Amino acid sequence: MMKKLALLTLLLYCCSAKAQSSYTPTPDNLAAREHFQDMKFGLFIHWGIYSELGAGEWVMHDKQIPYNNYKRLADFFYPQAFDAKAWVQFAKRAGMKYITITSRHHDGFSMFGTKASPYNVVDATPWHRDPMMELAQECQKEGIELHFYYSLLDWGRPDYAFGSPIVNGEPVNGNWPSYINFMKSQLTELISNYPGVKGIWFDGYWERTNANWHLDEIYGLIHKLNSSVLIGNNHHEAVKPGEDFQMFEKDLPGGNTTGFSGKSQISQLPLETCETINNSWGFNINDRSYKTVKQIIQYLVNAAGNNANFLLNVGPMPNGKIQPEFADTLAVVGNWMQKNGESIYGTRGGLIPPQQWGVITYKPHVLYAHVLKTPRQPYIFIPSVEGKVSKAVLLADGSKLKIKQQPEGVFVYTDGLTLDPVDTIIELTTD
Ligand code: FHN
Repeated sequence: MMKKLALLTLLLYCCSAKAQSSYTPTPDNLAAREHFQDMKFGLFIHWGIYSELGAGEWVMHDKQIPYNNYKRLADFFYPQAFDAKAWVQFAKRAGMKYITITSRHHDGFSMFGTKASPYNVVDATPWHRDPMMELAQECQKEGIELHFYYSLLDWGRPDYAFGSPIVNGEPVNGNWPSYINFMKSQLTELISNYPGVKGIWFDGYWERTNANWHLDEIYGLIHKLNSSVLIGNNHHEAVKPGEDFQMFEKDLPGGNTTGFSGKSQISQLPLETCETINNSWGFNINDRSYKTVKQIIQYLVNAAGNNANFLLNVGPMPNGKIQPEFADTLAVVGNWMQKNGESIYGTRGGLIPPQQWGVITYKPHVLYAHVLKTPRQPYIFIPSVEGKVSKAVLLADGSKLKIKQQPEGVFVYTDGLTLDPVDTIIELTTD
C-alpha cells in the first residue's frame, strides 16, 4: 500500500513538474520580452481604497483594522479628480513607456469591475467607475503599455483564510480550490476584457510558500488567453517555469539590502527593479522622504547598466491626483530622458559589472559609459570592447575625447573634463 502511494506521489510530482517545465515561450512572447527590455522605464502605481487613510497599502494589516470595518472605506471611495489621461500624460512626460498598476492588492479590494466578487470599485463604491478600463483605453490611445499588478495574497476572503495553517499545500480553514478558481476568473477578465494588457505582476506568494499555488494552471491560463502577456512573480525566489521576466524589489539585480532577494539568483529572463519615489508604495500623507532627481536618474541608469528596467512607484491620493511634488521631480527626469534617452531606451546592460565610476549600456556598435562618480584614475577603463573604436565623444555636446585602445580594452581619458554631477555620458562607436 505504502509503495503504491509513493509511486502515485512520484507520478503526480513528475506530471506536474512536466506540465510546468514544458513551457516554451511563443515567438510573440519572445518579441514582447524584447520590447519590454527596450522600454526601460515604467510607472508603478499603488492605488486602492487604502489610499483614503493616507498610511500606505498595508494600513489594514498594520493598524489591525477588522476586515468588516475596513470594507467601509469602499463606501467613501469617490476619487472626483481621477483622470486616466492625466496619469498617462504624467508617465509620458517622465519618459516612461509603460504602467504597472494594482488591480487588486492584499486588502482584496478589486480596483476593476469584476463579476467574480461584489467587493470591487464599480459595485461597492458610490463612484461606480472602472479606473482600470479607463486607464487601459487611454494607454492604448497613447502607446503606453499596461501591466496589472495582481495580489495572490488576500487578507479578507474566507476561502483564502489568512493566518490559517497550511497542510498538504492548502489552508486548512479555507477553501483553496474556490480561491484558485476565483483568481482564475479575475485573471481571465483582466486579460480578456481590458484592451492592450501586456503583463501580469504577481505579488504575495511569499505569504505562504508551502501552499500549492497552482502556478502551472494560472500561468498556463494566462498564456492560453494571450501568449504574449508577460508574467512576473514577486515571490522573492528564483524564477519558476512559465515566468517571462524577473523582478527585484527595492534592489538592483544582485543586491539584497531588503532581504527579499536572498533566494533569487539573477536569471536569463528580462529583469526589472522597482522602487518607491518616497518610502511608501500606497499614498502616505506623512512620507516626505522624496527622492531627488539625481537619485532617480542614477537609479534608472544603474538599473539599465545592470540590464534591468526601472519601475518607479507613485501612490496617487484618494482624490485620484498624483502629488505635485512627484510631478515636478519627474518632469525634470523627463527632460533628462529627452536629451539622453538614446543611451537608455533600447539598450542592454550587463556587458561588464558595475565599476567604481559607473556603468555601461550598449546597442549594436555603440557603447555608452555612464560616469556617475568621479573616476579614481584620470581615465575610465572599459574591458571587452568588440571592434575598433572609431569615435569617442561626450553625448552632451559631441566633443571628442582622448582614448587609447589596447587588446584588453579601451582607456577613455577624463582628466580636464567637467563632469556632470548626475551622469556624464561617453559614447563610443565601434566598427
Ligand atoms: O507587500 C507588497 C507591498 O505592499 C508592495 O506591493 C510591494 C511592491 O513591490 N510588494 C510587496 C512586498 O514584497
